[in-house]
Amino acid sequence: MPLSDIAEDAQQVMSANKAAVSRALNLVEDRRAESHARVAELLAALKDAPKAAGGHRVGLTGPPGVGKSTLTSVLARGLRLRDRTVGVVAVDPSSMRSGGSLLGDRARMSFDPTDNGLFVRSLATAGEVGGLAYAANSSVRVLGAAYDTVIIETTGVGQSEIDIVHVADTVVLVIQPGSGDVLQFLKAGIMEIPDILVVNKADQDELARRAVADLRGALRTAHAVGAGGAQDGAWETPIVATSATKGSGIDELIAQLDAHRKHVETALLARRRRGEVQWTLDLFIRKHGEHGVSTLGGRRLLKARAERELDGGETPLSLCEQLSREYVAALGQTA
Ligand SMILES: Nc1nc2c(ncn2[C@@H]2O[C@H](COP(=O)(O)OP(=O)(O)OP(=O)(O)O)[C@@H](O)[C@H]2O)c(=O)[nH]1
Ligand SMILES: [Mg+2]
Repeated sequence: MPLSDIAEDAQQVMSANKAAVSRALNLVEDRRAESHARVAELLAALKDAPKAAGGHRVGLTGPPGVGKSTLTSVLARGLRLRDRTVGVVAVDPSSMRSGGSLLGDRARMSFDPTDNGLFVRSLATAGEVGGLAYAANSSVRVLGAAYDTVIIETTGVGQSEIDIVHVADTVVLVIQPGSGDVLQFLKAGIMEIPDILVVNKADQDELARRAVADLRGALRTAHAVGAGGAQDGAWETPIVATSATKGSGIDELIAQLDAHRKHVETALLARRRRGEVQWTLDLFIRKHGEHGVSTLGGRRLLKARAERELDGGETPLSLCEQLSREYVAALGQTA
């Protein structure tokens, strides 16, 4: 698609035309060098989409098999019943399960294909370093321009859950009763404290009650050791028990999502900007390593510069390209 068509396509994405959204996702996932200019152009055209500022980006993360996909589909249904449009992207960071998990996710997520207010996409990142961050960052910008709520599902505990902090307004950690490793991670401060904790598979009352109690304890310890970063100010991470298969706890989850969205309202732009600065640096470091950073004046300087230039209308991708050109030029001078 030539550059001139991109403005037209961006318009159609903003009016939530499914074919256009799909094309736009294909384009931003195209990481070949010759597509960079078009991707940057598209993301720039979508940057100030009216939907984006008022929208909600929800990151759903957690260990394999806890029910994230099942929960995503009932959550999406609950939001649709409230007349909100929903875009879903399920990112699978694992190379081994790429093909299979796409089918698996399709099977577990049941969505109405004729609903124009709902869009679902699965992305396999094939274990590529930074693939999750790239996929999540770029697709959230496309879906965020088209839909009221964007849900990003990722599997994992640890790095991927940190990546999601950079794209989501609200980070939801989903676990199931008896997931001791998560408790340990929280207590030890290895994990960031999520904005909302969901104990899914709470179909068995006694187990679920115990899990909630354990989590309360782990959260208290985590706060005490000063872990975290996802939470802002006075927000206290609520624990919501759900059963995705029975559909229970979903109203409560939506209420907590709305409460958190409201809580971050005034800090929302700053929070998204922090994520963009981080993504810009991540992209650049992935390309040129620490040598790139030091050549251009160090991390602190680059961060400040990213803040300024992103305010000035650059996107993380366009800014990263600019920085790359400067780095290459600097290398040429010293050679
Ligand atoms: N009993 C019970 N089973 C559930 C619940 N939610 C999901 N499951 C089951 O748990 C299994 C895994 O569900 P998924 O939704 O695929 O889990 P996931 O977290 O998306 O899994 P990955 O994407 O592979 O990490 C499926 O067999 C679901 O039917 C629940 O609330 N209760
Ligand atoms: Mg899943």
